[in-house]
Order: sequence, then C-alpha cells, then structure tokens
Amino acid sequence: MSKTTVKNEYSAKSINVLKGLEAVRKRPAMYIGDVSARGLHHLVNEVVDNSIDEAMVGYADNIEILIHKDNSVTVTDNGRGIPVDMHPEEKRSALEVVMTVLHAGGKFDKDSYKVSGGLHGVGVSVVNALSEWLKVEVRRNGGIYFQEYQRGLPIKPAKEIGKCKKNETGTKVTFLPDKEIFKVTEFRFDTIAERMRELAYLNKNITIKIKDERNGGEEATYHFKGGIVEFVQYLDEARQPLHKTVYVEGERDNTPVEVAFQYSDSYTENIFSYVNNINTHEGGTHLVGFKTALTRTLNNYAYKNNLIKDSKITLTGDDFREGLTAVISVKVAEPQFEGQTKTKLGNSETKSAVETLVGEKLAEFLEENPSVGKKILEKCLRAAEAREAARKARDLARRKNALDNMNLPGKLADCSITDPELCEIYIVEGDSAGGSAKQGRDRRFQAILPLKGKILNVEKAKINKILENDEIRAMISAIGAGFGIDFDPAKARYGKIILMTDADVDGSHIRTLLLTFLYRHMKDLITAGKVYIAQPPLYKIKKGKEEFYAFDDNERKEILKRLKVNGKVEQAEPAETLEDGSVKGVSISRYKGLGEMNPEQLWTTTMNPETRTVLQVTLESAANADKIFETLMGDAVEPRREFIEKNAKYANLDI
Ligand code: 0RA
Repeated sequence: MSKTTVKNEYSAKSINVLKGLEAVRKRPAMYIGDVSARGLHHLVNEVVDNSIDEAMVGYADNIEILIHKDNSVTVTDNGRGIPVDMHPEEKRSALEVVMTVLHAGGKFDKDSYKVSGGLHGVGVSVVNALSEWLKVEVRRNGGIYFQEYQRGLPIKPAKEIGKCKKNETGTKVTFLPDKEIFKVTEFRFDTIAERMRELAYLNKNITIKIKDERNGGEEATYHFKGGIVEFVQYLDEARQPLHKTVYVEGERDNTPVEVAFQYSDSYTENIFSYVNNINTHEGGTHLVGFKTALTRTLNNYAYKNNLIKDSKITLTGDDFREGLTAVISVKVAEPQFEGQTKTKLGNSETKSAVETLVGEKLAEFLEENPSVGKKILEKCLRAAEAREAARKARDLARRKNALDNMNLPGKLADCSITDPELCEIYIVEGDSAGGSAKQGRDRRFQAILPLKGKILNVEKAKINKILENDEIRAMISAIGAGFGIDFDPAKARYGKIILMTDADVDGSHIRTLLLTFLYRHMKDLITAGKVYIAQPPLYKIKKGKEEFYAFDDNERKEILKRLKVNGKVEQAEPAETLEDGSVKGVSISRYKGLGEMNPEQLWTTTMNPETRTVLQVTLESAANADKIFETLMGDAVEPRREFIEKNAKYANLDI
C-alpha cells in the first residue's frame, strides 16, 4: 500500500466520521428518541449500557455515576476499558473509533458474547456527537489514556497520561449535553436512580452508585444479591405474598433465561419482561413462552395431584396469573424488536427457550415444594371461581327480560304511573313494615319492595352467591337497570330509590349492606343522586288528640318544651323522666321499628313527599369511594361510624 493510498483512505474515513456525527446532530431523535428530558437521560443510559455490557460478560462489577454541578455527568466502570491500541490502517486509536464512529463499539469485540439492546446500543459515539464536550479516560495495560472531544470531534489524538497497575482497568466517560441540541439539560436524580435500581436488580453481581454533586447532594447505592427475586419482592412490597418467591434460571439454545415470581393476595397481574436489560413493555415471544409454560405446568401439577376437586372448573391462563407478580429476564444475541414502541420481542426461538426451561424447572420446583404448589393452586382456583361467577353475572344482566318489569318480583307492590322520573321505590326492611308501607303509600307513584332480614354482604361474597340471593335478585329486577358492568342507570324504573330501615342498630346495618350493594353494583344510581335514605321518626308524643313526631332526642326535647310553654304541662319534669310514660296528659312512645307504625302514621311521617324528609346519599368522590366502602364493610367499627356520619349525611339517624 502506498503512502498516498493510506492518506486517501484516512481522509475518506474522516469524512465518514464527519458525516456520521452530522447525521446524529441533525436528527438526534432518530438515535435517542427525542431531545426532551427523556432523550437527555437516554445519554446516561447509553453510556451505562456499555458498562453493563462489560458486567454481563463478567469483566465489570462496579459502576459509578456522578452528576456534576454544571449538569455534566461522569460514568465510571471497572470493565476492560475501551481498547486504545493504534490501528495501523486507520491511523488513529481504537478509542477514537469507538467514540466517533456510529455502531463501532461491537466491532472490536466479535469473539466475546455480547448482547446489545434495541433502543439502546446506538453507541457512545452518539452521546459524544450530542455533547458540547466529552472526556474519556481509559485504564488498560497498565496505562491511563485520555482523549477529549467537542461536539463529537477529537481535539487531539488519544494520549497516555499516566501509569496504573496492570490489573487496574476501566473506562470513565464525562460529558456535557449540548444546549444547542437539548431543550432540557438538567438531569433528574430520581430518573437516573430509578433506572440504576432496575439495572442492579437485573444484574445481581453489580454495584451501582449514583451521586448528585448539585444542591442536596443525594446519593444511592444499589446492589441486590438476590437479583430479580428481590425485584419481585420489591414490586410486591404493598401486597401480601402467599409463598416464598419462585426462581428459575438456566440457558437454552444460547439464551440465558431468568424468571422470578410469586402470588400475592391481590387480584392484579404484574409481569415485567426484559430483553438484554430493556423493559419490553409490549411483551413478545419470551413473555408468551413464560405464560404458556406457567399455564401448562400448573395445570398438569393440579391434575396430577388431584388439586381440582370440582370437575366443572377449567382453569384458564388468566386464572393462573391473578395476583401474580413476575420478572422475566432473557439475554438474546440478536434481538428483533417489533411493535409500536419497538419494545416487543419478535425472535421465535426465544419462545421455546423460555417455555421449555421454565416448564421443566417449574415442574421440578413444585415437586420439591408441594406446600407452595398447593397455595398457588388454591389461589388460581379462587380466581377461576370468581371468573365463572362474573360470567354468570354478565349473563344474568344480559338476560334483561328476566330482570325487568316482565318478571317483577312477586312481593313488589308496583306503582301505576310508568314514567320513572315521577316514580319512587321504597326498599323496606321487613314484611310488617312492608305491609304498612303498601297500605300507606300513594300507589300512583310509590312502589314498595319489602326485604326479608339482612341482605347478603356483597363485600364478602362471591358474585355467584350474590346473584343467588333472592333479596338481591328482587332488587335488580325491580329497579330494572341491570347489574354490574351491564348496569344502565337510564333504564332504572324509578327516579328515587329510597331505603327505609328501622332507626336502630340492625336497621343501620341493613342500610349499610344495601348501600354497599348499590355502590358496588349500581354505582351510577348513587352518582346520579337517585339513592335516598328515608327518615322515620324515633318518638311519637301524644297530648290529648294531638300527635307529634320527633326524629331525634333534640327534637323530642323541643316538642316537650313547646308543650310546657303552652302552659299545658305545668312544671314539666326533665324530659328524661317523661319517657315511655304518661305525664300530665302527655304520652311519649319510642318507635322500635317501622312495623309499629300504622299505615297512616308511616305515610304522614316518612312517605308523604309534602311532609317527609329524605336524605340524598352522596359520595364525596367516586375515587375515594372504593376505599371508603372497604372501610365501611371492614371489621373496624369506628371508621365505619365516621364514614356514615361524614359522607352519607344521615347523621340524624340513630346509628
Ligand atoms: C469496545 C470493545 C471492548 C470494550 C468496549 C468497547 C467498552 C466500551 C465502554 C464504554 C463504557 N465502558 C466501556 N467499556 C468497554 C472490548 C475490549 C476488549 O476486548 O478487551
């Protein structure tokens, strides 16, 4: 090769470098996604990914990130160090090539097993191109080497600046993101820290330290001996796990596979899948392989050990994933990423690798840990039952004919007017009160549905049980708007649903159960303001032919005072002593239940729209309501009482 050829080749390569860097700076989004905060943080990830690659091949176990005061960042690792030898043909160091040529990183490392990400893995040269300046320091072969760049171009050739121990190797990259490129140039500690924590979970051998030299001086060190087992436990922190975490690890067809999972008391599925440390949000073949193996292995195990007693139940894939938290991490040499955000793995060979490995190892695990197997299957069976019940609920709701006025419950005394806006239904506790209400009502617009005793607590019953309950079925039919997900408030046959229960502890419990049912399965009725609480009086005060009703103790005292002031009750004794007795012509009786009132009294006090008080049930916020109702139906009495007083506005009632 003549001297001129070499020179031409060199200049040709330099032109390519310039073109490359120019391309990156012209269309940065093509390389790093965007130029907002996301793209900015991508720069750190890109450099760290190279360090992680060194860790994955077993050369690095320490990574340090420093965010400096000027928002430049240093990433240091103790890997092999970027090669620094001169290329006789290139006339520049390998270091310079890695730092300035797109996708050059892997070129020097063909022999070793190296996996690179899809989104990442564009190379440190991209970081270099998008930095106002970048400095790299390499320790390798007993020497310390240095090179500096501006907007991707080297200022001088790489040079040895000192000596170090032969076994002291590593790479240190410091860069300042270019303000000409990025809209945001301020790093967020938490954003970097979150990704570093994830990487530390996914690579159990490494320690990652992050330190912020700006105000606050935050720092964090991540090292998880348990790797993804600890990751799963971290994800389930707020849930109650049902067993010890299951861990499966191995390699199939040159694909390293790692899976950790556990079931908790929750009902949601939380599976996180990774390929080469990249979160595959859209899943892909590795996830499919895992799900297939899980379903098949658990099913086989259940049948082999006779864990499914009810032969009517068939477990579906979903049943095996209810309450499951899992992390799947695979390493794929040449990953194909598909999907909208390029986070779906397409490699078909990965599916069978994960499927066979997880299948075998999980079967082994279950044989060795029968108590865990039993717990898992119990959970899955409960999920299957709930799913079956939900299906029944939907079927029932779809069979509207069976639930509307064509098939109204026998004990409903319906009204004659059919315009829902003008109609109201009283849901009444007990047959005797129901009887009084039926006689006392205005049958043109008032319907009465008497319920027997306490209805089911829908909070603690499976949906199939709920729908088998006669009282609940009667309510669904009478209201006529369906149930659960098919509930349509527009179809409600009444404009007001009025709950009328006794003013005692039992009555308040029944009212709560009714409200819970309405909240869970006919929520829109409450939000539409169609649910009311009737307010029957607590006392009847009689003086001669005159009758007075008191809705609470205060009112009772006031009425008595009034009677006294009128001069009819002279020197009335304290109200308390008057109770249940006839004093100077005044008699006070306390209603123990609605049934004690005759139809006329019930009409006058509780049902006549002209004279009654009904309290609208409101919920402070629908979002809060879920939790509120859990509180309400839980075992703690105090919070329930507080809720009722605060939210449902029936403070006047004796609860
Ligand atoms: C090219 C080849 C080799 C390592 C690297 C690049 C490398 C790049 C970075 C970036 C940050 N830290 C890094 N560590 C290593 C392989 C070197 C060899 O074969 O010895």
